[in-house]
Amino acid sequence: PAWGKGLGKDFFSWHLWRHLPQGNDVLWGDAAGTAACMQRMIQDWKWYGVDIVIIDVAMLPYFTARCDAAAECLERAKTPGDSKGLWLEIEVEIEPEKNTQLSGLYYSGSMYCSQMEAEGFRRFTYFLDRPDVMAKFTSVRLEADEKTCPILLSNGNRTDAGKLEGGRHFAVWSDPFAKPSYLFAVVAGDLASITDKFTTKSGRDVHLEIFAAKEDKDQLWHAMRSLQRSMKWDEDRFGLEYDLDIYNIVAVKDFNMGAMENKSLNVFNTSLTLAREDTATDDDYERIEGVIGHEYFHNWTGNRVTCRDWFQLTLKEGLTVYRDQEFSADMGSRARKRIEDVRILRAAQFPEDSSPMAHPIRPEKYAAIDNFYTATVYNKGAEVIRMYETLLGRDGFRKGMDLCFMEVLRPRGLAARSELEALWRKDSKDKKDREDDEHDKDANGRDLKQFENWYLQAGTPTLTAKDSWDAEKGTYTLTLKQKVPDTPGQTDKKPMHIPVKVGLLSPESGKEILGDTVLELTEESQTFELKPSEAPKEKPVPSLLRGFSAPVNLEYDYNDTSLSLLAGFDTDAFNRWEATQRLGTKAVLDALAAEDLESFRPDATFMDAMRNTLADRATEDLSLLAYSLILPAESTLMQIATPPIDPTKLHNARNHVRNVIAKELDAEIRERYAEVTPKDDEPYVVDGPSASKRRLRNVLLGYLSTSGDAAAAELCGKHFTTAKGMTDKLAAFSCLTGVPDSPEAKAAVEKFLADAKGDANVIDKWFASQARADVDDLLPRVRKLMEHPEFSLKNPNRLRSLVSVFLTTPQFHAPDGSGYDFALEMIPKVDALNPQVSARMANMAFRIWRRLDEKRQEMILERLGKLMEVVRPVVLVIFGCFRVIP
Ligand code: B3K
Ligand code: ZN
Repeated sequence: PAWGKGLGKDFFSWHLWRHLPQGNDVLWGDAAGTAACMQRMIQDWKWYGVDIVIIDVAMLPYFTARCDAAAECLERAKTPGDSKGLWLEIEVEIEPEKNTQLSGLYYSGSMYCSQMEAEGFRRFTYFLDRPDVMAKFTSVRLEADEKTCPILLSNGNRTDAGKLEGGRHFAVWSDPFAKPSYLFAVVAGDLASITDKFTTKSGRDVHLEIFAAKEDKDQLWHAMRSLQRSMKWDEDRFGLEYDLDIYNIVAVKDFNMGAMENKSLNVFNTSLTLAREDTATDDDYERIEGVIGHEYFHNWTGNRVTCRDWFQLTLKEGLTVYRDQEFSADMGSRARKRIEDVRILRAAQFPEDSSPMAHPIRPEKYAAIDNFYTATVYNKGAEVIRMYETLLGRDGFRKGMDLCFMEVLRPRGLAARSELEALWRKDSKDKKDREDDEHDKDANGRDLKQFENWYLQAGTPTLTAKDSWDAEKGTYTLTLKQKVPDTPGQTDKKPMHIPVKVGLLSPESGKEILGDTVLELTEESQTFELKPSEAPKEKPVPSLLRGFSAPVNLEYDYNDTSLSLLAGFDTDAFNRWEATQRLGTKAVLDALAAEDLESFRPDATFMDAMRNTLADRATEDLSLLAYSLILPAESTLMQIATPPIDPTKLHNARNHVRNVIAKELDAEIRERYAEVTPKDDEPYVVDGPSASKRRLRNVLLGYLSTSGDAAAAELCGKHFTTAKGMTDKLAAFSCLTGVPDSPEAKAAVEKFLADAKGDANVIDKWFASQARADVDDLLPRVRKLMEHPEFSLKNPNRLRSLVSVFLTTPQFHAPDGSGYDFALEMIPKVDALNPQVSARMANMAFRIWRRLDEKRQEMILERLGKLMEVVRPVVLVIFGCFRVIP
C-alpha cells in the first residue's frame, strides 16, 4: 500500500472513519454505494495532496476492499461527469465447510448458513462492513445443486427462481429495505418446514415459515405460535406492525449464540427453536417464546432503526431485551418473570460488573466486538431502559418510543445513544455527538441528563438506606446514599440518577400503609420524608427497591422479624421473594462463618419463613413459592460474601443449609410434594400453571434428595420413571447424577440416552446434567464423558453442555488446581477452532478470580500466564483488565 506523502496509518484510519457517510446520506445500492464511498474519499484525500490510494484490508478494517478493480475505480473517479457511476465487481472464493468459527458463511450438517453479526460479512466478501453503511441488497442470486440444496433463502422477497443445467437451480431474493451488512443472511440446504400466516392490524397477510432438518419438523409448532404471539403483542403494546410479506426462521444446530435477527430470515440455534414435551423442559418452552419474541422485536429495534456503530450495541440489545422481558411478562406471570430476570442479572451480570471485565453498557473501546455481547450490554442495558419506564410511567415511555421510532429515527434508520436519549430528555442540545437540531425533539420534557451516567459508568452501585420514625408526627424519614464502585479504568464516579420504588408496611399487622412511591436519588446522599396513611407506634417496615427498580446492591439493616413480615405480607411480589432471599443469604453466610459447620443451624426466623412458604396455600402462582424455597445461587453469593472466598467452603455451607432444611422440614416437604404430584391419569400439559406446579414439585424433589441415601435414590428413580415430560424427567435425572453409584442413577443414565433417540438437544441435557453433578470426583467423570462418541469440540452446544458447564461448578475450583489445569488444556483447543466460544469460556472461568482466596488466585494467574503463551488474543483481553486493578 502506498500511504502517500508521509501520511501515517492512523491518519488514514481516522480520516476514513470521519469521511465515510454517517447516516441517511449513504448512497443506497450495493456495489454502487461502495464505489461512491471510495469516490468521496478520494476527492477528500486529493485535498491533502494524495494522488493514489490503495486500500488494504489488513490495514483498514473499516474498508475491507482489496481488489485490482480498485485501481480502475480510482481512475473513473477522477473522470468528471461520469454519469454511469462506478461499479465494483468482486469475486471471492470461500470454503464454508472449513469455517469452524461459525462466522460468515459456513456449513452445518444439512445446510449452508450465515452469521454476519458483528463482523462476519467481511469473512464472506469485501464490503464496507459497518452498521452505519446501509444498502439495499437487491438481486441476491443463489445457485446450488437442487438435490442437496433444494431450499435457497435470503432476505426480503423471492423475485425469481428456476432450473439450470446439470441438476442445479437458482433463486433470486430482494430486500426492499436498506440494511447494514450484519443483517444479511443466506441459507441453502435440504430442509423441511412448517407454514402458517399472521394478519397484521392493517389487514396484510404475512407468510410465516419455519425451517429445520427433516427429522426435527414436528418440533417447530411452539416456535410458530410464539412468533404469532410476538407479532400481535408488538402491535398491541408498541403499535409496531411487521413491514414485509414474508417472515422465515431457520433452525441450525451449529451456532455460536442463541439466535440472529437477520431481516425476515432469522437464524436460530436448534436449542431455542425445537420443542416437544419429551424433548424440552418448561424452561425451554419459555425461553423459546422469549427469544422468538426478542428476534422478532429486533425488526424495529435493531433492523429498521439500527446502531450507528458497535459502541451503541445496547441501544438495540438492551431495548430489545427489555421488550422481550415485557412480552414474556404479559404472556405468563409478571411477578415470576421479574424474579427470573433479576436472578439472571445477579448470577451473570453482577459478577461481570465487579470483575476485571467490568464495562459500561456503552463501552468506550473494545478489542473484538464479538466479545462484547455481554450480560452488561444486554441485561443491564435492559434494566437501564426499565428505569426510564419507571421514571416516565408506561404512557410516557410509549410516547417516547413513538416519537423516537416513528418520527425521528425511522426516516434515518440509524440511532446513536444521544438520539435515543432525546426520547425522554429536555436539554439534549449540548450533546457533542448530536449532529443537528432537527431531531432534538423530546417526548416527555424531563431533565434526565444525569441519567446518561448509566451509559458511561461501569460497576454495580451500592445503595445504602437508613431510616427513622417520628410516631407523633407520623413522619417516616429515609436517607439514601449511593456509591458507584471503582472499575478498571474508571475511578471517582459521579452519582447516578436512581429511581427507588418504596412502600411501607405496618410492623404490627403487616398492612401496607404507604403504596408504591418512586423516590429519585440524584445526589450522593438525600433524605426523603414520607407520610404513611397510619401512624403505628413502632417504625414502619420499609419495602425498598420494589420490583428491583434499579440494578443496584441495596444495603439496609433489616432484622429477621422485618424480613419475615415482608416475606409474608408485602404487596410487592418481588420484594416478598427478595425477603426470603435475604434470609437465605444470611443463613448461608452464617454457615460459612461457623466454626463447626456440622452443628450449625440457621436462625429460627429463617426456618419459620421456609416453613410458612411450604404451608402457603394462598399464593396461586406456585413458581413464586418454588423460587422462595431456592437458596441464592453460589455465583450470587460469591458477590455478597466478603473476599477472599473459598468456593469449596461456600458450596459446603450452602449445601449444609439445604440439608438442615431438608431434615427439619421433611414432613412438610413430603406433604407438599405429594400434593403437587400428578395423578396417574393426569395429562402432561405445557402451560403456565402446570409448569409452575412442576417447578415447585421439582424444587421439593431437590430437597428430598439431599441426603443421597438409598431411599432418596429410590424416590428420584420413581420420579424419573413416572415422568411424562422432559421437565420432570430432567429434574429427577439431575438429582440422580448426585448419587451416581445408585442402581437408579445407573439405569437412568442409560435410559435417558436411549430415549433421546439421537435428538441433539436431549443429548446435550444428558451431558450437562452429568457435568454439574454434585459429586467430588466430577472432573474425572467429565473427562470420561469427553471420550463418549457423542461428544464433539466442534459443536458449540455440545461443547457448552459438557466443558463450559463444568467451568461453572464448585468442583472447577478444586483446591488442587485440577479444574484450572483442565481449563488451561481446553481453551487453546477450542480457540483453534472457534475463538468466540473460547473467549467466552475463558471469561466465564476466570473473571471472578479477584474474589477468590490467595492460593487460588495464584494458581489461576499461573495458568493464565501459560495460556498467554499459546492463545494470546484470548488471554490478552483478560490480562489487559487485570493490569488496571491494583
Ligand atoms: N444480535 C444477535 C447476537 C449476535 C452476536 C454476534 N456475536 C442476537 C440477538 O441479540 O438477538
Ligand atoms: Zn438481540
